[in-house]
Amino acid sequence: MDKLALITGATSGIGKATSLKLASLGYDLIITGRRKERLESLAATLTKQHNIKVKTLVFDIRVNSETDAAVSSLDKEWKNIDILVNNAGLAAGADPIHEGLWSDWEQMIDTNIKGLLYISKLIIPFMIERKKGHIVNISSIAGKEVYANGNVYCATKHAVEAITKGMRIDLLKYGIKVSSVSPGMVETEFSIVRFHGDSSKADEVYKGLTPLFAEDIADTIEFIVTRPPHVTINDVLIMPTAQANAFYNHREG
Ligand code: NDP
Ligand code: 8X3
Repeated sequence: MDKLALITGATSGIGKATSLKLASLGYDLIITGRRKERLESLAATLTKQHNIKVKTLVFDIRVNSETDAAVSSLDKEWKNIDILVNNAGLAAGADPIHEGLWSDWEQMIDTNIKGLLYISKLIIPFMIERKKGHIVNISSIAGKEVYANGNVYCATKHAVEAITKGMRIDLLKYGIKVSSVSPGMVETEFSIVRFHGDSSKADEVYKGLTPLFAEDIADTIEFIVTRPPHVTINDVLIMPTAQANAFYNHREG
């Protein structure tokens, strides 16, 4: 295999768009998520459209043993991972701190922080062995600012920011690049998931403005991973034009 990328959370949104983008750049892909049918359907599309090799790994990234078993199942050639995109993640709920649900908090902490750490700890040794690799962590504007009712989601993305900085320091001597992308509002399944399937609440988030689309983030990742060997993009904060920061949006109508 010439070049290989692993993308977590490829069944939807940013992960799916990034899979399509990296396939168009000629990367063979390992795509992961819990929804097997979606992964298989995406794999079929990628193989047909781009003539690349694709492996699907179905596992819940919150469960260390499942993540470990999935990565252990890879043959040697599939362990030469050049790019790891740590994308799987979610917000669950948007409630004041005293009204948040434990189950939402645990889901976010277990996915956005612990899941990212589990998969990274498994893949990084392959990169160290080859003295090359590039990790792209998907953070958020929520990793830079804390907004009302964002409490625990913002905390998980602040943790992603700290982990990204820590990785960059610890992996410096191995020549491994570590980047992060921190988007504002991107219209994906994110808000439907956040509001536990309530699509009318999700629609309200994007009402009267043009948000970012998953493809905008995939384009950003393309830029990051196509820089020459001596250049690392540490972080890209990318917002819809209608969003100044976590607090100010401009809505029409
Ligand atoms: P989507 O809901 O569309 O996609 C989320 C992806 O994460 C899905 O593929 C899902 O796969 C995967 N995922 C979630 N939980 C798990 C789990 N327990 N195990 C394995 N995979 C899991 O949302 P986005 O594409 O918008 O989100 C991608 C990333 O971007 C997240 O980290 C999010 O925090 C971040 N982000 C999103 C923004 C937005 O406004 N949309 C803005 C800033 C950052 P499956 O359900 O099949 O397991
Ligand atoms: C998702 C963007 O503004 O909902 O990370 O936190 S926001």
